[in-house]
Amino acid sequence: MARRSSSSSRWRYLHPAYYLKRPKRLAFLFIVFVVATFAVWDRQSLVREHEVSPGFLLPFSVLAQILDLGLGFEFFNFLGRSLYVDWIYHKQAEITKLQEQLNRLQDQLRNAGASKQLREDSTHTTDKVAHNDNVWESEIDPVNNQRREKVKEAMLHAWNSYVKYAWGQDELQPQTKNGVNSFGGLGATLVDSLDTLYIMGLRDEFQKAREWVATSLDFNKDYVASVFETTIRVVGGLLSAYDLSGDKIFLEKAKDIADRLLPAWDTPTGIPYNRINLAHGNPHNHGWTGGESILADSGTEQLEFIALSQRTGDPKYQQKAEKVIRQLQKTYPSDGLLPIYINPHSGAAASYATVTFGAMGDSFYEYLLKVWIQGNKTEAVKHYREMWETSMEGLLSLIRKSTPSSFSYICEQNGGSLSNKMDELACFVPGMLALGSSGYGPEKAEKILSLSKELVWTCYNFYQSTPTKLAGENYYFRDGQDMSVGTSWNILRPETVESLVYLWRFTGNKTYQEWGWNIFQAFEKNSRIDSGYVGLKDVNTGVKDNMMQSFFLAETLKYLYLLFSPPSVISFDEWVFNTEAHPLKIVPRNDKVENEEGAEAKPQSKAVIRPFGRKQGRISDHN
Ligand code: DMJ
Repeated sequence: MARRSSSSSRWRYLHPAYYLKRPKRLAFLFIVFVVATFAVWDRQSLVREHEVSPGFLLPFSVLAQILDLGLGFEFFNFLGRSLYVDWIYHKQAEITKLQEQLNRLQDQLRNAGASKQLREDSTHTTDKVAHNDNVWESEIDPVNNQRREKVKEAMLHAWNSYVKYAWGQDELQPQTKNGVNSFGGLGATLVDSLDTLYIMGLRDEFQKAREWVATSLDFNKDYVASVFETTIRVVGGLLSAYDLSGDKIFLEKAKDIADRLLPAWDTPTGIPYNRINLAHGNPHNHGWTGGESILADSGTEQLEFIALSQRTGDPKYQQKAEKVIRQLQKTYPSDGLLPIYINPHSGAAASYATVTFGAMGDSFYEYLLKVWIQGNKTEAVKHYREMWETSMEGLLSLIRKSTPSSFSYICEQNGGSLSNKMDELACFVPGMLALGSSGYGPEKAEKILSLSKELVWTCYNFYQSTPTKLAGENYYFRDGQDMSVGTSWNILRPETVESLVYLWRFTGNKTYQEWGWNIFQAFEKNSRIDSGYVGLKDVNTGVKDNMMQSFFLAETLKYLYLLFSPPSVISFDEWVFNTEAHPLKIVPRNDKVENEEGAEAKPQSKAVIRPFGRKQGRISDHN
């Protein structure tokens, strides 16, 4: 009996008579029905205001109070929020997707417009290609245009400060307003800046620098130089200036300095010594490496030396540089991860040494991919791509996620164990992955690109997580603490903005431009002083150092400028950037120079390429 009466009392709520006798409950049901209907039907106005309108809910709340239902405004606010929060989430995802599609279409439009203009304009000059062929683009995207002008103004400020206080010397010390010759007096900042000035259309400044190169750049210095630094800054900077302007003086100078570096490769294995006296030769290694050669220092000359052979017709540079990779290939580990020390006599890697995508390892991996691109992805350079892909499998094994926020990061490996440390220098990796992703099949490409996006998010947070919004030199990842700054200086490094350029160009997602803009503003706020730009001794306190690194002008500002320029400006299809951000023109590879060990290479014919800056030359002539 009792059971039947309980079950029938449950069904009584469905009987209309129940509500007719209880008007308050009827009114409550009615209110709930109206609110739900209104919330679903009127979503457009809700999302516009991004909040449930209190005016909309108030009458219902008051009515509920009058009817003594014990339901206040908070109840209706909660009801409304629950209904549309999920909806807004989905709408935002749709908006992001549409935005990405729009960006892609805009890029296609830009590219189509740019190449149409190149075809039609029979009198175009390099300046137009590098700088001004996108006037219409500036019109459709005034924000980018404004930002690009700000970056250009920053370059002018850095350059003018260098001109005023350190002309012809390697680097400017802005606080004390003097120059220092940290690279032996090769005008490192000047040479590093040539292509940035050119690309930004700073013609007078470029001409003045060109005159100094022609009349005052003298490599006959009794100075022990770093083969790596001299190659990436000086050889790379001069070759890039040659490719852009077509001015032979740059090629002559590049050949002069490369000839002085060349004896460094005269070792039993062909793996170079990392130091050499520019006037007297005598190549050797640093004492602190125990006589070993450093991986990045030995495997980051290939792009420049291949380019030099292509432009001079003399195969010797390319032969020396390519032999290094063939030598390493002989004993390449199955995970593609090489320790940072290699013995130049035996070719053996020092198993005790660190494996890292940061300092002393980084650009070795970068060049494996880029030489493959420079070599037109042909059979002759297939082994570069194979070695790079092997190394990327190794890289995957070094990826970990932080807690609690799941930042992906790249560990270092010491002996058998992983260390949860990542250098800001390793922030070139996202860009490299994006650049290399298209060489894979679709599924793998997607995976690699997605890792690239995760890593660049981490790198951006290296910046965002400090009080100055500038990244420290390296980071540690400890359980439950995400990232924390290790070495706390910032020396105006470019790697994160470099990766942002690649990510933006390959995804069309303008978020990467926003991130770059934030980083630029942090440099403006913390690093700019009246006499140039300085690094920070500590990104937590903002205390400044006294050095304007030459790569700030060569790389950081150039990449920022390109981030706000259309992708047709120094397009990745036609140019490959060396590790100091000097773009080298991709030209057909002369495979006669490809020299298996011991084989005598035939010399290339002279004048293999015509740089595209010559008046009569057009980009399409060289494709
Ligand atoms: C530059 O000289 C090059 O990018 C190099 O590959 C790494 N270090 C600096 C910039 O941080």
